[in-house]
Amino acid sequence: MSRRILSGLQPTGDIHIGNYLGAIQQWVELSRQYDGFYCVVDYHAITAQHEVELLQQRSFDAALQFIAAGVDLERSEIFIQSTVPEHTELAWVFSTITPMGLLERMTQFKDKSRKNNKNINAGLFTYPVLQTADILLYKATDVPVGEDQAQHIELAREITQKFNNRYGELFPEPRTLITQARRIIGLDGKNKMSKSLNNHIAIMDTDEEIAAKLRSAVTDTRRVRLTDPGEPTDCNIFALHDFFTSPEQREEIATGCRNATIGCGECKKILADNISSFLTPLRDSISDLQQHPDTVRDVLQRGTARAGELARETMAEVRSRIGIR
Ligand code: AQP
Repeated sequence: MSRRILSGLQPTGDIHIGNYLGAIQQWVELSRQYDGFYCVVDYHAITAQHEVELLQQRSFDAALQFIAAGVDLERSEIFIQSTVPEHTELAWVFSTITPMGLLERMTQFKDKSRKNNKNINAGLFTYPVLQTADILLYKATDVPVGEDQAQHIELAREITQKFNNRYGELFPEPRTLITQARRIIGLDGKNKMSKSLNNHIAIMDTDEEIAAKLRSAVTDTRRVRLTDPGEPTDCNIFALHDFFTSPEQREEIATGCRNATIGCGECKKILADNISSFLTPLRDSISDLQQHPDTVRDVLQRGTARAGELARETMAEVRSRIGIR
């Protein structure tokens, strides 16, 4: 069976370097080798308190950024989840075969309910069921995600087995593809970098914003004074250098940190410069594409049409298997 990729991103705020390194960068590579569907999952985004008037623009901007990042449009479709209503229809079918006990084990649900205890809704609880529908609607074989989503893809495999066992083999069991940037920690030094936590560097931040955010970022807490030696492996800022800094420069910083000849300020300044250089071509292509919104609309229209075609085929098979015509 040929491989097919499915991946998604919620339009919950500014896309950050965690999303980019943990997902989008890998999409770009995969899109050159395999057929794929990349969607902006707006129905997922409403499981958290969201700004209604911003949702459409955020969805459009996210799609624009996928295109600008270089997702290969020859073999890929980019679309907004809600424009293919079969996602929610299939999610309902899957919710009838998903044991509550499995959903109760999901750490993302536990984390998000803890952080947002005034809005623990059923949609947040069944989030991985909708995610399974996103994947299986296109019979995707591979799902590139950051580490935070790996447990959901495991659950997707269990739902797939349950469906296939009960209604006859229809879906492939999707595999998880984890990137090298499995879990980028936020600038608070403890939580995963997230759009909804104020702990991220957005890919569209200016050089000044990046430098300012890094200045107040948490480092190795043992380095109180400039003369205190530090341990780079205990420092989240040093961990970020892995993705933006050459091995030689990283080595210099590590040595300088351990013998206190390089302070946290200098280490952060080098990182800010390197992140800015890394993001410059991406920001430029985003700015260029912003001048051509019709191109994005065309891509989305085509994506909705092709994804919709496949989704309708799958739903027809599902309905017939479960006895609904
Ligand atoms: N910090 C991260 N490190 C590595 N990968 C990450 N991803 C997200 N944060 C990191 C990966 O990005 C993809 C899109 O994520 P999402 O928008 O669907 O949901 P999320 O994981 O909940 O992302 P955020 O930024 O943390 O959003 P909010 O704050 O709204 O919850 C996924 O593949 C994810 O693994």
